[in-house]
Amino acid sequence: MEKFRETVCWLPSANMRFIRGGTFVMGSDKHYEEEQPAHAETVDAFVIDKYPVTNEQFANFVHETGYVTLAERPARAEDYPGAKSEMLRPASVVFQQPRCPVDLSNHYNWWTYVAGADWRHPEGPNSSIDNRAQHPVVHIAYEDAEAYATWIGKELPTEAEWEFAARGGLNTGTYAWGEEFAPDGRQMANTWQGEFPWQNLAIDGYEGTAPVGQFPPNGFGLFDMIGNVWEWTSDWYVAHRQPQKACCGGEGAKHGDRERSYDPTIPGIKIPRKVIKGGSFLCAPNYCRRYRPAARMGQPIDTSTCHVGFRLIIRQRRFATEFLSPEADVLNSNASANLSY
Ligand SMILES: [Ca+2]
Repeated sequence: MEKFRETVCWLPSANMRFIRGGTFVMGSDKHYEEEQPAHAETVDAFVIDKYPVTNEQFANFVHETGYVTLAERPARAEDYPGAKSEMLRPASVVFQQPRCPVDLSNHYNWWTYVAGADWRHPEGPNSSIDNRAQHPVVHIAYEDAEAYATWIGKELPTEAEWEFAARGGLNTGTYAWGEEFAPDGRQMANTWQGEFPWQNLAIDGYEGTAPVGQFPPNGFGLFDMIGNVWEWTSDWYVAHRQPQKACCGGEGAKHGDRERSYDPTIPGIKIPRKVIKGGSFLCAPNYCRRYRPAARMGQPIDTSTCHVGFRLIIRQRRFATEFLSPEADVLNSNASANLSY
């Protein structure tokens, strides 16, 4: 263990950061109900991407593999009994800003299923990612994130790993940077200023996604953990609960229950949900104050949108197996080669 830690701490990797792991307070009793109860959680050491995966990185993956994302494929009718044929066309969910205040209880007032929307066309078929190479990739369904992770040799973080990393060492802080949302008026993340969803003041400089790394890093040197885009985690979306034993943190921690992750408000549709974290450029004080490490949402695994992306980790057990060697020189050259992407 110590050898791993000492070694990874000085790895010449520009794009990943070593997280030592530890015990922290996960969740919150002060905000939304789904974040309760605040409870102790333990994670082991891991290495995590400094930024969300970008369009450029995802384009490399697609170029190398020919991978086609879920949003680019027609849905299978047998998977969606009763769905209208137009709903089976390749499509994804896009935010469309209304021109005036709308009923906030109906999210269809701003979410639209758009045929031809995908990671290359974030707002629909007439849009593109030209000049957005360094923006986080979006319109990524869970299986797309997993496919990229498998290709590049990393993994999605658990919710606990993600939240520990997002806190940046501030064990119980409300925000990833402290207790004040905008210290001295400074915007610390790409969120929504103004009255959602019709008034986007963009005081932070961005109406939509921003290139990664435009806002201050957290205490662990990680960028965009909060705001910009939501990020997939590997946990099923179930209620927080106390860990049964302190020994069971890290990779072996709770992964939840696929069946219990179904949305109870739509009992006829059984699409399991994974936890997404961090909030996005659409999170606003008047609607969704989820620009905090403890915040969480359940995202159906088959649903891609214009504000959900991902970042990846390498866990210490796998890292120790595949990268560590008794010979330090071999170790460092291998690690350098494999962590520089
Ligand atoms: Ca913004």
